Amino acid sequence: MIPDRIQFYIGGAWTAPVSPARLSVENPATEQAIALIALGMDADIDAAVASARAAFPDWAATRPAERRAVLERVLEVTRARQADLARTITAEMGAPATMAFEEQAAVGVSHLEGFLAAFDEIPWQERLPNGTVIRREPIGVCGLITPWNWPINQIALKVLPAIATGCTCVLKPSELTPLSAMLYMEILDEAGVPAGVVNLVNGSGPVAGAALSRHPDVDMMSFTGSTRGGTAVSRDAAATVKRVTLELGGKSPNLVFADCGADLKARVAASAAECFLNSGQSCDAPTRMLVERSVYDTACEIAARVADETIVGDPTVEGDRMGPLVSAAQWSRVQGYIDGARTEGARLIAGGPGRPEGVNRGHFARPTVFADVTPDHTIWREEVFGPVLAITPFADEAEAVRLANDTDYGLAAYLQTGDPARAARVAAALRAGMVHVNGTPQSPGSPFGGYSMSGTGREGGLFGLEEYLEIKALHMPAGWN
Ligand code: TXE
Repeated sequence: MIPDRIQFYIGGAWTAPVSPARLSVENPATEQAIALIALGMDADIDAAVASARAAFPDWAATRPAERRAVLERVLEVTRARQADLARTITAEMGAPATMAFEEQAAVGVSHLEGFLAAFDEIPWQERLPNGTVIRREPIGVCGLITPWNWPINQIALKVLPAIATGCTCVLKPSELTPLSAMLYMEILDEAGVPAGVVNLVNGSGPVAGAALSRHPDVDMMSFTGSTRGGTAVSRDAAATVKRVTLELGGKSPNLVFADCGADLKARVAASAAECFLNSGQSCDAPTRMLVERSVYDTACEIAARVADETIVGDPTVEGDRMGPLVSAAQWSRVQGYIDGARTEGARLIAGGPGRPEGVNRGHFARPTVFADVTPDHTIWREEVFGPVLAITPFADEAEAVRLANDTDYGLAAYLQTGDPARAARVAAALRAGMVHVNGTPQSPGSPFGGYSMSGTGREGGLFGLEEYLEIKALHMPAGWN
């Protein structure tokens, strides 16, 4: 019997859905159904929004210190449930066990630490030099739509700042990864987040997601997912003039300069491994490796070796390995890009189509590397969202920057160099929301988000909290406040 998880979390209670529609949740490694969920419709979204609206006045009126205390309890409970979160993420989207615990579930803790560190920096009320008083107020009821690739990461980046700023919200997680989202509701409930402050409705994007985006009683939409989904949310939200923040895809360049010297091998190997992390299903993955011509052949060899040596298999086994892609649809999509790249003339130097040898079940793909990829190739332009690395040579710094910026996206960019002056110069010239030099990772509390088609807005830390605040200018007689 498949466990039945059809209830929604509304008004602080697990509530029967109005909608009769159901979906089974699949384990992508075994292709077995692991739970049955309900797919919410307009009436379910209406109930959740009404609950968030009813909770808003009291929650908005709480003192920052009260909300901080609630978040500190959320931190404690999240830490205690980190292993449960990791197991659930592995089961529903295939992240390998060690990585699921140390990264996928751990960011639920680190993002919250980042928000708590920034929380005390918010100037809830301040006076401008011209005498005007500025108040920062919660924007209201927020609709939050999240994807399946880093399920708790995205939920934490949206739900936590909503709670912190005094907003209330309705979360519609990905229909592929509803179970970790439901577990997160249990965490918030146990931590004492008041009824109605956070509500959850499962459902599909075009039905439940669209109903939320259109809802007249929702003040803001925060969406992470495909460009197609993001533009649909923007269109649906336009009629009611909601604030919309979007975190969409990427095709992030990774510029490898010959001046890495003795570090070249380590830098290229780490870059390739990062491209394959999470089976390549990360919006900020370094998927376009641009390499200075004098070290191009060496870099291609190193990247191909990393692909060949990556263990692909059962994600419940501890250690460094790659799990499956999230779904049959995603597997087919990735195969389409691999076939297309070969037809278009890119040079396959590792991996390729199909499942890894000896694997005959699950949505497993092969870590794949293409060399000699040019701007005319589809995998140069489009997000594959699978373990596929594209490598291209460049002649000099100017060409490297031009090639890096030749993209509709602008999420992350990566830079491998031994020259600090070059790092500063190139980082300034790159059109991307985040630049990582020599593998330096994102710190908790830093803003995450991109330029152009990668979206609008920033998530995490102080910048992420500000997205949920309205500014009120208070013009008062001198001496009053
Ligand atoms: O995403 P969808 P899909 C990219 C990546 C991937 C591609 C397709 O390139 O290969 O998108 O993935 C909700 N109104 N990213 O199709 O559908 C949906 O229910 C409102 C990048 O699985 O965008 C889910 O909750 N909501 C990305 C969420 O959007 C809608 C992460 C994401 O699913 C909607 C995921 C609609 N009309 C995919 N349509 C990233 N930025 O990290 C869908 N949704």
